[in-house]
Order: sequence, then C-alpha cells, then structure tokens
Amino acid sequence: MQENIIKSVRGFEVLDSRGNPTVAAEVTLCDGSTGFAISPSGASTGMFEAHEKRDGGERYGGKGVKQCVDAVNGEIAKGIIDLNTLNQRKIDEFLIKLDGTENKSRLGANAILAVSLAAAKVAANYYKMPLYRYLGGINATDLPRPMLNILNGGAHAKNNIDIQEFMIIPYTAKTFCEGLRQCTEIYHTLGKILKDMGKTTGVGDEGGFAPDLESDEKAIEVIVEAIKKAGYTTEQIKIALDVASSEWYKDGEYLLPKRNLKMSGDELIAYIKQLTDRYPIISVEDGVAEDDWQSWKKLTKELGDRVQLVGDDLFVTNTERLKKGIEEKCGNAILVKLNQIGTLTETLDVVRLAQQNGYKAVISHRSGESEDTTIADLAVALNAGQIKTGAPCRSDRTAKYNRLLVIERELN
Ligand code: 2PG
Ligand code: MG
Repeated sequence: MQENIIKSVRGFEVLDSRGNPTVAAEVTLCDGSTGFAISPSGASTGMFEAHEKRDGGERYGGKGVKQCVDAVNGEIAKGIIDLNTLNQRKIDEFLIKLDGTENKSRLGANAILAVSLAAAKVAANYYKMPLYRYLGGINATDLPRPMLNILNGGAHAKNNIDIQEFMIIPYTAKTFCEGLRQCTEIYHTLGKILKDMGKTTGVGDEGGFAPDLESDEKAIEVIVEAIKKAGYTTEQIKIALDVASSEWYKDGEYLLPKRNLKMSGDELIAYIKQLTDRYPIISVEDGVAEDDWQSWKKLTKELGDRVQLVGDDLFVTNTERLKKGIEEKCGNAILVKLNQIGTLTETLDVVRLAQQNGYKAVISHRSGESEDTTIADLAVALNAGQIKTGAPCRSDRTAKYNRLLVIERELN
C-alpha cells in the first residue's frame, strides 16, 4: 500500500471560541501521518456564503453539528479513503461532487472544509514540511502585515457601536514581530485610556474592546489617541475598518441599528469618504452591502485609487462573484475566508484570480474561531501580504499571531 494514501478519516464535534459546536476532522495516511483541522464560524455571515450546517433541535440550542460529524465518518470517509492525499484538487473536487449542491448545503461547508484542510495538513506532515511550505513551495517568503482588531462593534459586541471592526495596521514596521509588538502596545494603551474614561474593558468576539461610546467617530478618535500615547505616529500606524454594512441593508436602504440612523447608499458613501478624509484610514471592508452593486461601483470610483476597498460579504471567497466584481470595477481587494467557500482548492483559485487582476487578498479569520492556525500558514504560502485575525487577546486570535512569529523565525 502506498504510504501517501488516505487510510482513515474521523470527524469530531468540538467547541469554537464562542462555545458553539464546530466540526473537526482528522485524516490519517497509510504511513501513520495525521492531519487535524477545525472549521471556523461567522456571525455576520454573507448571504452568498457556502452553507454552514447545524442540527437544529434541543442540543446546544440547535447549534450541534452531529449530522456533519456523521457525514465525515460516513459517506465522506468512505469516498476519500484510498485517495492520494497529495492530490488536493482531486480530493476537493470529490467533496464538492459528493455534496452535489450549489452551496454545500447537503453535507455542510463546515464538514467539507474540516476534511479539506485536514487532508492538506496530513500531506504537509507526510513530507515533514510546515504547512506554508507545502502550500506555497519555495515561493512562500512573505510574512503578512496584520490588521489588528482592537475595538469591536456591530454584530461582534453588545455595545452601541455600529461599525463592526476597528483595526490598526503597523504600516512601517520592518518585521512581523515588530509590527505585532507595536500594535499590542497600542492595544494595551487603549485599554488604559478606556479604563480612565470609566468605560468597560470587556472584549468582543474578536478580542477587541467593546465599550459604549458617544459615536463611531469617537471610537476612531480614542484609537488615534492610543496610537499617539503609545509613542507612535499615524504615519507609522494606520487604521482599517470593517463596516460590515450588509448587516444594515434592507429594502435599498441602510439602517444602523444601534444608533437608529437611516442612510441611503449615497449618504453612506459620503459618510465613509468623510471618515477616510478625516482619519488615517487606509482600508475599508464592506463599506456598502453585498447586494448593492451600484453603490459598490460608486464607492470604488470615489475612493478606489487611495483606499483599499475590501469585499467580504460581496465576494464571499467565491470565484464567480469576484469575476463579476472585477468586471464591474467593484472594490480592489478581497477578504479570504476558507469556510465562505468550503474547500482549500477553491480558496486558492479565488486568490489566484484576485492576484492576477491586481486585487489584494486579505486572509481572514471568522468571529467564531479555534486553536486552528491554518490561516497563518495560508497567508505566508500565498504571499498575501495581509492577515486579519483579531486582537492580541483571546487564544483563538493569538494562536495565529504566535504561529506567524514561529514562521518568521523559520524563514529568517
Ligand atoms: C468579518 C468577519 C471576521 P464574521 O465580517 O470580516 O472578522 O466576521 O466571521 O462574523 O463574518
Ligand atoms: Mg467582514
């Protein structure tokens, strides 16, 4: 029996960082090598994402994933045992075909992704290679610049801030390690400032602070204050936002639920423009909604030459949607989340399409995460240049940063 042939596949129901069940998979080869991966889970999910399957019923408030685990142990295992683990595309194509639906709703993208990633990891282990090296070959050289989320709002926090993520970027740091240190110092300084203001320093789903503040602009202002107080300038440290405006969009209008503000697409674009004029913001994600192609076009025309405009809910890591965006000149960057599409191969394809068309790729976590660090390796493998993986707080987030620190050491 060839050593790199898949001998067994096992599924597990484990917990994510929100304490909700998620799918883990372990793939074992004939030589005894194993690969283990855990699917993440979103909260502000795009409506065009691959389907995350849940059991419903009483267990875990309906969020159990036993059916997914049964599928991994049953029909998925049956189908991929005996395949060569080095042929990732063949494995992923098999999984897509076995599911048989447009959006992976029969088996669940959460079941499929765990197996797809575990297969890649066991292949790397078979070669005794780090995952970034297996995926990226000798070309995998660049550490990504982090977009560190330090203040949470929107669907990720129970505060009164409508914008979902306020992030800082170590713009001039020479190394990953240095950038991470700078941003972590700013994070702690922000914590002190909030404490002095009498605000809570409790954190949201991605580890950023989640205080109530008088406005979303005030959130940016305290971040700028933290940057300066920590000893940095806004030349060194830039700001990124994930507006996550699909959450606000209904019947052609935007309703910011926490402030109870209504805006048209044009008003929202003007608001975003104002923010980018006033503050050192260099990247805006989902400034307008997943369905609002008209506004995406306008936003890109207005700001695309000076601000990175990242499509998350708009593109959902989907090649077809990205193609449409490229044709219609919507956005200039794509957020890459493996579980939005459900297999590693499709994710690699969408990043290639982006890079070939001058779109930047930002490799991203989900708000529901785990100790799985695949995205750190993926960012290096693809030389993506950017990663978004939360605050320097909560092990589900720091696991990725710590993995990148190790990779940086290895590459040097
Ligand atoms: C986002 C993500 C990750 P979620 O909107 O970009 O930060 O959130 O996983 O909840 O979709
Ligand atoms: Mg987003």
